[in-house]
Amino acid sequence: MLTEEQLSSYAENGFLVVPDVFDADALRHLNSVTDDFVKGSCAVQVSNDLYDLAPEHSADNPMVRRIKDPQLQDDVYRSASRHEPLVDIVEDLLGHGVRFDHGKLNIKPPMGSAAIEWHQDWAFYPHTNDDMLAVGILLEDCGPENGPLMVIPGSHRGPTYDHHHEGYFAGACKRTDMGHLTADAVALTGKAGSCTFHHVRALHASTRNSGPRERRLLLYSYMAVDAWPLIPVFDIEAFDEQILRGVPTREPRQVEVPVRLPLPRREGTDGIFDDQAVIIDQQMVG
Ligand SMILES: O=C(O)CCC(=O)C(=O)O
Repeated sequence: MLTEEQLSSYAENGFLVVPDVFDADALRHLNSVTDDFVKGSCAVQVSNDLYDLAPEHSADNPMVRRIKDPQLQDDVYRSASRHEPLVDIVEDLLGHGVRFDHGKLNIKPPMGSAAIEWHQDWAFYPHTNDDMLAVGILLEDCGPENGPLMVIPGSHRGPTYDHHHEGYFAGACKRTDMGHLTADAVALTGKAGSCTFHHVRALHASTRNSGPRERRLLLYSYMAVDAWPLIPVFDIEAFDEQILRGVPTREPRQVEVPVRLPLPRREGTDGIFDDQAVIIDQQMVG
């Protein structure tokens, strides 16, 4: 359970880091399965339903940027998404039940690229209310040199920024809109087993990994049971099955929140790396 201080810090800043949510045994399993997936990528040349591969990926030098939907790929990842102490914290922070939404395992190869530009998750998937957050499980120790998640405190209470470029959704804010804001960014570093929590509207980014080992961040998104997507992709049974705390509802809770729909999408883009690739020439995050 979270303390009053942790709850008010999250409400004020839009992020939180909680140490020791996963123990050494759980981390060993998660890392060992991840090692196997990274090895498996050597047999794959181009990104597919499982892997998002960096342009420089090869069989000799695997460069996996993301394992997609890890909770569907192996039970170890699925269990992590339902780990009771983790869901307890999420329940405390959301306050209206817990629905699991989606997952991804972002890997930053050592000395590799894979910086992520400033964005708000809310720009990708606006809902009827914003009681939504993403959890980052640190599978390895993550220091400032490893390209940690960086968040701008209080930005979850501000505007929804324009994430479009040349008329299409590009998944990143504009350099001109960010201005001085980035000076306030806080890096969410921690020991392996710690979890980061960031509000769906919090502005965040991460730099490249300039350290000697991979940065592995297992990201899971959760939302209040009564937050309904504004761009519906509906399989109602599957939607209800994702509820971890609380009961299904057909009454979305609607709150006045700033929304900008992530439309139109560019043909053939697949995930944040593709979305953001078009703005690479005005990159803010190194
Ligand atoms: O992997 C990271 O550092 C950030 C990931 C992120 O913000 C995202 O995938 O939406």
